Amino acid sequence: MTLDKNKIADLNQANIQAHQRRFGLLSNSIDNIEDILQKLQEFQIAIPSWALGTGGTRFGRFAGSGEPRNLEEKIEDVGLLHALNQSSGAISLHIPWDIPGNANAVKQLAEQYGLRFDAVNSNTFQDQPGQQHSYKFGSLQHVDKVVRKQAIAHNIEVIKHGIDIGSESLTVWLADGSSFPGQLNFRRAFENTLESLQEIYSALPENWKLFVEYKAFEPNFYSMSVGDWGQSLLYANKLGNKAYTLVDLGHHLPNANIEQIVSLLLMEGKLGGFHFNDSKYGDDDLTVGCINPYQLFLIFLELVDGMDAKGMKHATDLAWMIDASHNVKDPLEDLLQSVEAIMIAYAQSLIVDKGALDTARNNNDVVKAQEILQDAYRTDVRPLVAAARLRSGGALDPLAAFRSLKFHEQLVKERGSKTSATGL
Ligand SMILES: [Mn+2]
Repeated sequence: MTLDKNKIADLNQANIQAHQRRFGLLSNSIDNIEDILQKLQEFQIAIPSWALGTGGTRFGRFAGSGEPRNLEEKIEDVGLLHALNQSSGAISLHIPWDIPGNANAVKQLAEQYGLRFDAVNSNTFQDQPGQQHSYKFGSLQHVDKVVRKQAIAHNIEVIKHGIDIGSESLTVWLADGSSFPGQLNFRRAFENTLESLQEIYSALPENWKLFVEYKAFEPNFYSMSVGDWGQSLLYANKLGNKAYTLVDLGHHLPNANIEQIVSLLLMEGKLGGFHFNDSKYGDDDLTVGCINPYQLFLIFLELVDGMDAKGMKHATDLAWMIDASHNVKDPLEDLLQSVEAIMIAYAQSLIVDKGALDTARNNNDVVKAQEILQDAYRTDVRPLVAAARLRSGGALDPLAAFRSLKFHEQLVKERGSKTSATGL
């Protein structure tokens, strides 16, 4: 599908006056607006290749229409998102669902859309056709060394694919764990997992990072071998300075204080990656910001504060990715909503009066501290986000543009109404 940039420009022109009125009002109340606009323009969130198709639950999957049928079409879809919002300039591949056939061609295609490849993701949570040893009882933790070796070899193969497309990090999420008391020796499971991760770590190129993603439960329901940030940090510390913890918002027990986790991991220099989604109960993988946008804002506040304290670049020193599943919405519309929610929370965190907050804290003025936070949170920063997007050549309102330019209808026409993307 070819995207006519003029059509986006025409839409923007039709709405520019209303936008400028709203932006004018907002910009009067923000001091460092140029700095904020630049940060918003730089900030990019990777789209995972598995999020472009309709997801499902263990009860079933209701495929949509016009879904991408191969990696090239997935890249095309992320290119479309990026053209609209100018904030989705990266794609994260899952191996083996999206093995690049011709790495150079795939890399070139991505470059045409202004996309780079973010972390590559391995998969030992399911058996692949023809696979010799099963991961039914775990992969990197498995009691049998031959199974562990197979899982290690898979991860090293994923690194090789990553090198070919210019990726610089590997995310390892393990389904490993146990579903019943007595099933595993926790200590031995940890030691086996660590030993396996060490072998993978030693295969990393010099400039690469390894992200150890944790999850509290599911698919195992008694113990997970990387179950929380403490365990992930243990692995990362033992592995070395190229290993980091990865926080996925949906991978905590209910009511966990994720903002505090993020703060301490950054303090330790061990936060490497971040997966966005939202949830009400567990790993619900819902649209970012649809349930608890205030928590997202509080997390961003700690991300920004922790990165600033270390002199880190917001846009590039952490790997930012959406990790959500779209069961009832059009995946592309859902992703546009998610990116917008992230940009809004980021913008809100940037307008917090950090000096006043510090003073309030030092004076134990709890009321004032809350007022400062909520003043930023209750500011409608959407014109600010839109202004940054406009400067980068995107659409003032990406979702409205997606609908009025009938992108979904065009994709269905091209790909058919019964397509199904590889993935969840
Ligand atoms: Mn994740």
